[in-house]
Amino acid sequence: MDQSKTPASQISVQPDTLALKEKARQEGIETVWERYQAQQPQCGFCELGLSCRICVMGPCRIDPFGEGPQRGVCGADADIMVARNLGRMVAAGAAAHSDHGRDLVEILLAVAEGKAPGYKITDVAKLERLAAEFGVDASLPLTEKAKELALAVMEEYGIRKGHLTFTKRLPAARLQKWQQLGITPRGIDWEVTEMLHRTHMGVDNDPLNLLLQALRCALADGWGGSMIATELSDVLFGTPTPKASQVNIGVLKADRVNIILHGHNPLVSEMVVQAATDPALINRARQLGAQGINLAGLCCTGNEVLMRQGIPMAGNHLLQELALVTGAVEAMVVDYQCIMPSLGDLAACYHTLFFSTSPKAKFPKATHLNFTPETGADLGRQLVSRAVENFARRIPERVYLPTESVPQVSGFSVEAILDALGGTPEPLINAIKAGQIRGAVGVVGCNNPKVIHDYGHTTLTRQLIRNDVLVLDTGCAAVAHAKAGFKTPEAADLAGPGLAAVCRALGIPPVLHLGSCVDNTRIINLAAALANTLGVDLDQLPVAAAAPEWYSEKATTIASYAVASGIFTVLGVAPPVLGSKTVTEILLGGTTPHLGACFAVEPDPEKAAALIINHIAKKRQELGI
Ligand code: SF4
Ligand code: MSK
Repeated sequence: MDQSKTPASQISVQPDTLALKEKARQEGIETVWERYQAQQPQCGFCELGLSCRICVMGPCRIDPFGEGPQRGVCGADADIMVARNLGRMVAAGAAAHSDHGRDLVEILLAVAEGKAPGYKITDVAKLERLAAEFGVDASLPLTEKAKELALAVMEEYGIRKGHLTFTKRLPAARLQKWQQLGITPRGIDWEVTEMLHRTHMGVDNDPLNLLLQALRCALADGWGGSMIATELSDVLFGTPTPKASQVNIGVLKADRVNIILHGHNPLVSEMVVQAATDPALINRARQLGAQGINLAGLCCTGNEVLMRQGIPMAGNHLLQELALVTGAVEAMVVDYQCIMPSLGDLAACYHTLFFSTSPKAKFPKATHLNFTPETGADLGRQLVSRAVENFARRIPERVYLPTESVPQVSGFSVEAILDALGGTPEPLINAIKAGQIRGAVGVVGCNNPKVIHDYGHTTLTRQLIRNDVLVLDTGCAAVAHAKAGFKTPEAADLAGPGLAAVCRALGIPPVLHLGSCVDNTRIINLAAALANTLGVDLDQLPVAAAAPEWYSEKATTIASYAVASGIFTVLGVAPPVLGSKTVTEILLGGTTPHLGACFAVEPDPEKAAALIINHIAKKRQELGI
């Protein structure tokens, strides 16, 4: 295939990515960009949401120009088709996050029952707070309390409770809005299942009704499954505190055994982090000629171990293949989500061992070492040991590490932010009221080869901080920002005068890293805390969200729960809904009278920044500040 079709300027703004892409080209290695080119032109029906393969009377398509068929074989029109497709995307995203959360609940129960050696309760205070929130008897000893909490959290997935416990964190005004629309989330699995039921042929054929269920399903993720994943990860592995670390492909070391941790769930990676400090394994690495064992993260597993352990970050979604092209990776260990199925083939082009670990996620050409709660600690040692032995197979002439890493500070959990503020959100609120900080925006989400890699994130965020808007980030956006140098206290120099002064006073960067994709719940928790302190609803706050380069079903769900929670959300890539005028109008404004928020789609990050800055100005005016 002709790899020269895509000019470097349309691939990435990151020097490490461009240098490794060139090495891949020279070595004849195919990556996501070639595969993207090979798919051109992509299906216009699918891009508009106007294709359906829900049943085998189809597949069906609707002609957007009105000349061909206007209904599927069953009679579904464009509005039904688009709403059903979107509902299924949201359900899949909610299922992914929530199933991730479920794995944490199972480990918490196993810890309480003494069945998970290697795991422990690290943040006792958080466990106590959660236990109180879930109505667990405060007098119980710690392990009993952990067990009761785990069992209570399991009920969040079911149908017995009728509402999700974490929604109590919201202002009453928000809950009232949900009640009026009938979108208060009930059980997590309940909402996902009902979304799938309603989108079966011949069930819910009212686009508005379908979209309302999509919002309820998304809320079951945001105020349910994802929040459970975040909170229980903190209980088990510690609530993040600010830590200095490094970012970009330069975090891999030519003289060390390099292990990359990729995926989303910290259960296995935390065991690898522990095992990598084992003196016997470090000695063995030295015997084989390495200076030691070096861990690096990718995507959201990377964010998890960066936030809590300060493990350096190699890159985000679109760097995952190129990380192996360095020829310096002894092992890549993956769990699940956002892991390209191409990685096994790519690893085979080098000496890299590619390990899958989740029974839920197996990959072509991967060696599967299965994770269980009982054997997690042993698995961590086994993975590190296999990586160390593989150092002997490295081919030094093929190693290419084109850039030096740059510093970043990570680990801003809500607790850490409040600590930095002296234990209360008041100083932040005062800075917002005084106009030093105009507002706050969550810039989150993925990479997508349809967008120049990291251009959307970095351009939008540069504009926002320049205009005194504090940026909170997660996921792959967080990696883009760190590589651009936005994540050190010195980055205050890039901010407007008000935000810069606050950052200098507190010693924080103008872009705060709150974690992985499930940790978007830290952002909505912070928004709820600000709203509660001010006595307003979330949609009245001068806040917004943006996903300039999103690609995944999970991102659809995150954006939907942000809007349903009252947060104006700007997408850089259009979701597949434009084939329905009805659905498009509901999403781009129809929700505002009921939820106080809607979506916007703006591919140009400069224009997206302007939209957001205007939105913040309007909210400030309405609040009289
Ligand atoms: Fe076609 Fe209707 Fe079946 Fe979809 S559900 S594939 S529109 S017949
Ligand atoms: S990893 S969901 S590409 S942010 Fe969370 Fe990155 Fe998006 Fe995956």
